[in-house]
Amino acid sequence: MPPEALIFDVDGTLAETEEVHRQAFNETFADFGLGWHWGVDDYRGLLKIAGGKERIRAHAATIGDDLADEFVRHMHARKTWRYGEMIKSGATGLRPGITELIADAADKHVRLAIATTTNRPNVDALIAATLGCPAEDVFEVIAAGDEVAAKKPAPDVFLLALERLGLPPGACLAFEDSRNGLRAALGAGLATIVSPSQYTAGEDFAGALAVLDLRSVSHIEDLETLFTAA
Ligand code: XBP
Ligand code: MG
Repeated sequence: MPPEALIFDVDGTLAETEEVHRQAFNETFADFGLGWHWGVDDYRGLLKIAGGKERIRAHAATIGDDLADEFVRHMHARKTWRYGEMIKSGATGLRPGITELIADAADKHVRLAIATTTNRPNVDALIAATLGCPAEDVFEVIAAGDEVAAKKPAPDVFLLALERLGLPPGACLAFEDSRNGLRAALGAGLATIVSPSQYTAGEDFAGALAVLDLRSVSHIEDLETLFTAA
């Protein structure tokens, strides 16, 4: 029996986007003359904090910079604009296996949803640039960013996706790349497949239904045995 719906995380799962986010953050910091620069190792630690605005606030607190909330929001809006421009210019594509799985799900009438910490404009930019259509043409349900107060590892964004799907967690299968995302999906009662990304390889994925390369499950029938055993 296949799942009735697949619920995808975005950053690191649908696409390796975090290097694009990191570049967008750094270029924005330069725009505002902050003198900040997040290197790869810095960013790996900062990614434990879900949400770009929350990440900026946490870094500011760490270095004793007192940034007004309005300024953080203004800076994050610029970062989102920069990120969107990079994605539109082809900065990254979907991870191997994703396009095939999405197409097979549509053929097999398995519903598709997104549950992500990033904000909706970033989702729209990524799907438009990679699949050439509006995100809502592919994903029936999109739960993103500030729609929920508590971000991953809280389960809220997956619970919102389930509510909008009108399905119980046992009918769905989640896809994540990070421990924070896995914790969020498990907290929502979802069986979860993890495909580690460039920033999350080596994290603790205890509780995952499977940890694998998505190319090995690029068709719905590849998921059936795993899902049935969940
Ligand atoms: C990953 C995140 C996001 C992105 C940056 O989201 O934690 O914060 O790093 O995007 P996902 P924003 O749940 O898709 O893995 O700056 O828009 O937050
Ligand atoms: Mg992710």
